[in-house]
Amino acid sequence: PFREVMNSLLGRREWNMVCRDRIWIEGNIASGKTTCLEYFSKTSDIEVLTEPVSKWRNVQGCNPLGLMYQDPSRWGLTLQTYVQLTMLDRHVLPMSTPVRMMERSIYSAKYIFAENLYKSGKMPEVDFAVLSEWFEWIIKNIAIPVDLIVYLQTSPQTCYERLKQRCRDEEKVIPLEYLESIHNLYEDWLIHHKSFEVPAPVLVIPADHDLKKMLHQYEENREKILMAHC
Ligand code: DGT
Repeated sequence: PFREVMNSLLGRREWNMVCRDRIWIEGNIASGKTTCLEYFSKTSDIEVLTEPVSKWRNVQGCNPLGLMYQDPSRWGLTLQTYVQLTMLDRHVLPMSTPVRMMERSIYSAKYIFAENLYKSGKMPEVDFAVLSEWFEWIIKNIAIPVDLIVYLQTSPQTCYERLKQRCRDEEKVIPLEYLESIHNLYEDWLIHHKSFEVPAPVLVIPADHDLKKMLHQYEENREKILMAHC
């Protein structure tokens, strides 16, 4: 309603120029980010950017995502460099609507996935150092605005069940322990504030529930999510 009132007072175009929301949807693998994005994509004036997974599975005929799962020590840096590039590309796209919702971010690529590869001994120190220098340069020199982080909080077990059901080829090798590590890194970052800078307020949505309950929760939180900045 607030947005509608301002639309009518200021005129839609002017208000849309004043008020722009950038929301990141964060969460473990198979936590339900796509469902959340699909749900909000039905709202007018929202632009939804899903993760560029198809690019990670096919860059000029190569599949860095698949290679990383098969041999993380050899291909971890390759994938993370490409993830960093494709995420940055999304972050800097000019906004065409007042609200942009994006699946994950360049931050979680680094703070969760690259960190996990390094901490589990699968990324050599030199690879991690080079990736980190790139990342630090990017966030220092390029504006990556964000108003709200929506964290879909799941148990690793739930993600594991969902992962088995969806049967993506590359992901068949993922053990429960991998999802537990990703989960712990997310919790330390977004809940306990123990590890890295959190660039925006965090809205936590419990996401172990079935689809019906999840959609209900999204509806309940609609205003909070979409009015993050205004
Ligand atoms: P959803 O809707 O919550 O089920 O999300 P998905 O499964 O569509 O997308 P997600 O986030 O699980 O990512 C797709 C695949 O890409 C998954 O196997 C995890 C992997 N992935 C995403 N970002 C990174 C990254 O920065 N590094 C690495 N190593 N893997 C990543």
